[in-house]
Amino acid sequence: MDDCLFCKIVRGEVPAEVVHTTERTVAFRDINAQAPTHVLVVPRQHFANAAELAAGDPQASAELVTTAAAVAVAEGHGEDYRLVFNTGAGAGQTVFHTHLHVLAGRDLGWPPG
Ligand code: DGP
Repeated sequence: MDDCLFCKIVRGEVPAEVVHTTERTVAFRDINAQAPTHVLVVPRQHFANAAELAAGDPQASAELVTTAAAVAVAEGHGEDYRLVFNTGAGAGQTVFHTHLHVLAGRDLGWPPG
């Protein structure tokens, strides 16, 4: 996807603070952090949302979660972190390349806003 922001980050055409990479995923810090640790884990291949990724590449879908867990451990949060997929504009999705938010490092209220 030529004009997709996260595809450009994956290709290194837009700068980002990359914290972890795997064969299928790239993890980088969110530019608008909502917690001391706020990392986005994206598949290298373009899919619009989490469901499309799960249907199109189940292995990459699973790798998003294992990458998120590795990031949480690397950032010192052990097993205390929140994973979020915003899906659809009505739910707050603004970038239509699948991304898993990893949030940690503060008390996380429930329900989320
Ligand atoms: P969402 O609202 O779920 O689609 O999340 C998109 C996130 O992407 C949002 O938290 C801010 C982040 N973001 C937007 N543009 C950039 C960027 O250019 N670089 C980085 N690192 N993050 C971005």
